[in-house]
Formats: sequence, structure tokens, C-alpha cells
Amino acid sequence: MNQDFFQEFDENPWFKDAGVYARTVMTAESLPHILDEAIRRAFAQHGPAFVTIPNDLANKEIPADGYYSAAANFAKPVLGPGPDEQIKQALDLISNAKKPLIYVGQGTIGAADEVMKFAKKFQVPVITTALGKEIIPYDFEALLGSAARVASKPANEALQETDLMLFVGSNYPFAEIMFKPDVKFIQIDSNPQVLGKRHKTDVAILADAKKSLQRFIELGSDSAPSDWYAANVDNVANWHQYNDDMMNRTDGELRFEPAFKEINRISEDDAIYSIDVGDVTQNAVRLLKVNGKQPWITSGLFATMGVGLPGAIAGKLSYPNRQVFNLAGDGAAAMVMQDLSTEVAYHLPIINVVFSNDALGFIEDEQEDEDHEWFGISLPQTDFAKAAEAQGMTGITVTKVDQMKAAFDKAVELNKAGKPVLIDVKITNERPIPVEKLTLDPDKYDQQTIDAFKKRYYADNLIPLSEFLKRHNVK
Ligand SMILES: Cc1cc2nc3c(=O)[nH]c(=O)nc-3n(C[C@H](O)[C@H](O)[C@H](O)COP(=O)(O)OP(=O)(O)OC[C@H]3O[C@@H](n4cnc5c(N)ncnc54)[C@H](O)[C@@H]3O)c2cc1C
Ligand SMILES: Cc1ncc(C[n+]2csc(CCOP(=O)(O)OP(=O)(O)O)c2C)c(N)n1
Ligand SMILES: [Mg+2]
Repeated sequence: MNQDFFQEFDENPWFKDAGVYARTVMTAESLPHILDEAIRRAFAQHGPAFVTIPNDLANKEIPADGYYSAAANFAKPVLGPGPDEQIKQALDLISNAKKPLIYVGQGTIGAADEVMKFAKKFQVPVITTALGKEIIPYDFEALLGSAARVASKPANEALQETDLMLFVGSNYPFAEIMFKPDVKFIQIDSNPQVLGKRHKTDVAILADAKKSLQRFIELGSDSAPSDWYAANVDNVANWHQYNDDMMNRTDGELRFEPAFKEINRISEDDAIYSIDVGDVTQNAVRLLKVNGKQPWITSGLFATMGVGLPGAIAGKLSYPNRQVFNLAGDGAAAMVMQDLSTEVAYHLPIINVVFSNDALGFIEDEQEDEDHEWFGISLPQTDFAKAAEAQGMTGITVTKVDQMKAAFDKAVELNKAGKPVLIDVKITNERPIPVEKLTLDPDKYDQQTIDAFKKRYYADNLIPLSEFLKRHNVK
């Protein structure tokens, strides 16, 4: 090793940033200990660990004595709700705020009831991170969605207005860009490493999110009905109506929304959604009407295209009795479509949906926003149904709204018979509404600019938050 032998390279640097541990085993005797170390770190630090084992060690005997495993001793630290003093300090700040928000991430998985109770009791609307999409049911009245670009209109608008944020169980990487620097900031997290990391913080509580929110609810008194809360509830209803109208649209060229209507229709109560990277990430975060029991997974931090299909395979292998979707754009699907044969070979009845716009749409939109010349964003047309058929899977192509229902009914039928299926939805390359660049507010834009935005995004009936704030007399 280490002499540029055939196929040799130093693997540890590759894995270093992607995992919590990356080591090469040097001697056969140390192999069991290093594996044990890797497993402990993976569990303790909640991430993948990598061990490289040189070929030279493959045939070496390892003495059985001297080896022990720590598996039986593994324990996770148990955190409480955090000190009452800090919670009272935070409650004071919340009761003095005019436009408070609670911003929750994956650390609140399993704490949906507490988040919703908190929201109602203290009249605080809720934003989740994109990865937190699965936590709160879509139809919770004060759920504003997520913020930034893979995001919803009400969340982005409320973030521009807020004067206090309770940031719970999240390490949201866009915080520095999206959060106003001068808001009061309270954070709850179980990892001391992230306390105060994403924003100047007034109260930082090392705690378990669920227990801490319970304690907030116990210690705090009910807030009076708030106009800020009511305005946000109205804003959510208007946004949902827009998305429903888009999903129900039958005229014009085919867009992605009607496919989401079908996915919502056929989704089982405990369905698992594996979402790829691209426009599909933002469309899924907005349009899937999750119920709080449907995991929503993607490559959150690295945003690795091609994650949809392997994620769905992992979902199906882990939960063979649950319905599993792989939702991907055509660019991402093209990167991993050879693994459709893995679904066939291992009898994994997965519903694969490809959104074909013949483009790397997400990047095209970024280039538009940054005034780049369009470069490297077009894709050759691919017949994904044929690619599926070639691998032994039923492939269905949808080009019109009226073919949609039959296609998804067929997918359910095939899944029930234990078979995977691929639906290739041929859509226009019209861009999803950019909620990070909303052009609706008459206090900020002239009427002509607003009208052009509304026309491009079919948004005649979309109302800016500023209007709801006026209607509720919120200053
Ligand atoms: C193409 C693409 C674009 C994206 N754009 C956006 C975007 O516009 N908006 C967006 O929101 N996201 C976006 N994302 C996802 C984003 O990059 C982050 O991955 C995501 O926001 C992080 O979510 P999180 O903070 O919930 O999860 P994590 O980063 O996993 O953080 C979870 C936090 O919870 C803590 N925690 C765990 N358990 C507990 C507990 N019991 N009690 C208390 N704390 C606990 C952890 O210590 C950690 O700090 C995008 C992803 C992709 C693929
Ligand atoms: C492996 C990898 N390469 C490149 C990117 C950058 N990237 C993010 S989204 C995207 C385009 C996705 O295109 P497609 O799958 O066709 O989905 P669309 O946005 O068109 O719906 C690209 C190239 C990435 N995130 N991951
Ligand atoms: Mg595409």
C-alpha cells in the first residue's frame, strides 16, 4: 500500500467530511476494536462511520482472546426539559413579543403534539425546516411551511416580519441568510455544539425538545387570541388554496402539480417519501399533504442528486409493508436509473415517479435569478418508461392530465401485486413559483411588476401577508 499500486487511492479523505469517523485498519489484531469504535461513534454522533480494510488483512487469523465489544454498554445521554429559570426567561421574551414564531427541525420528530399545543397556547405560528416537513400535519392551521427556496410563501413572509424566534431541534444551514439579525432568539437543542451557532442567541437551552416544550406549556399562561396569529392562519389558507387550484388545473400544458394531486390521493396513511434533489424537493415540500406519520427523506445537507431511488430502496427494505415513493426529476433519475433493476431483482414494490422537463430546472432557475447566461441546463429527452421496461419493470408515460388518474391507479394495482412501477410524467419546464422572490406586495412593487408575476405563476388569487396583516390591524 501507499505506492500508487493498481486501483489504489487514499480513501479516508474522501469519507472524512461525509461521516463521523474514517480510518484504515493497520493490523488484523486491531480490526475488531476499530469496527467497535466505528459502530460506537456512528451511534453516539448519529452519522455514518467508515472503515477501510486492506486486502492484505483478508486471510489473517485474528486471535479470539483479548477482543471485547462495547455494544452492550451503549447508552444515549438522557436530557431533561432544561432549567425552569431559562424557560421562564424565554416565556417572558415570548409574552413581550408582537410577532413571535416557533421554528422547528428534525429534533422535534415525535413532538408534533407539543409543537401544535405550544403554537395555539402562545399564539405562535410554526415554521419547519424542509427536513422537518414530515413532523406537523399539513392541515395544522398555523403551519407556515419551510423557509428559503425549498419553501413556502407564508414561512418566508412571516420571517421578514417576526421579532422573536424560538428555534427548536434544528441546525438550519440557511439561518444566516434567512433570519433577521436583530430578532430575539431562543434556542433549544440537545447538542451543545450547535447552541448559539446559527444566530445571536438570547436564551440557549440544552434540553430534549419534547420535554422542554412540555415544560414551556406547563409553566406559561395562555395568550389572548392574537391578530398576528390570525393573519398568518389566513395567509396559510390562501396559500393552500393556490396550491389546490394548481393541483386541480386541467387546462394548459401539463405541469407537475396534477401529479402531486394523484400522489396525495393514493398515499397510504404511513407512506414513506424518498425525495430527490431539484425542483421536486421544493414541489414536494409544498404539495405533499403529509399527516405526521409519513417520513419525508432527502439528502438534506449535501443535496446529492440521485438520492431518491436508493432512499426508496432503503425505505422498502426497512419497512417492507409500507408504501414507498421515489420522486425524482429527469436529471436525477438519469443518474441512477440502472438501479431500477435492483428494485426488480429484489421484488421491491416501489412507486417511482419521474418529472421530465428535459432540463436541470432547479439550476436553470438559479441562473435566471442570478442573471447568469443559461449554461449547461438542458437535458436530452429520455423515455424513462422504456428504460424501466428494459429492466423488467412496468413503465407508464403521462403526457396529459386526463391520463394521470389511470396511471396512478395502475401503480397501486402493480404495487399490491408486489411489483415496482415507474411513471414518467412529461411536464413543461415552467418554473415553480419562487417564494423566495415573491412579487406581490403593492407596498414594495409597482402594479405592472406584480401583474407580470401573477400572470407567469397563475397567482391571480394569491394575497401577500401584508394584506392579511392590514385586515387584522397588525402594525
Ligand atoms: C436542494 C435542497 C435545497 C434545500 N433548501 C432548503 C430550504 O430552502 N429550506 C430548508 O428549510 N431546508 C432546505 N434544505 C434542507 C437543508 O439543507 C437542511 O438539511 C435542513 O434544513 C436541516 O434540517 P434540520 O435543521 O431540521 O435538521 P438537522 O440539520 O439534522 O438538525 C437537527 C437538530 O436537532 C437536534 N436534535 C436532535 N434530537 C433532538 C432532541 N431530542 N431535542 C432537541 N434537539 C434535538 C440536533 O442536535 C440538530 O441540531 C434543502 C435541501 C436540498 C436537498
Ligand atoms: C450530484 C449532484 N450534482 C449536481 C447537483 C446540483 N444540482 C442541484 S439540483 C440540479 C438539477 C436537478 O435536475 P432534475 O433532476 O432534472 O430536476 P428538476 O430541477 O429539473 O426538476 C442540479 C444539477 C447536485 N445537487 N448533486
Ligand atoms: Mg429536470
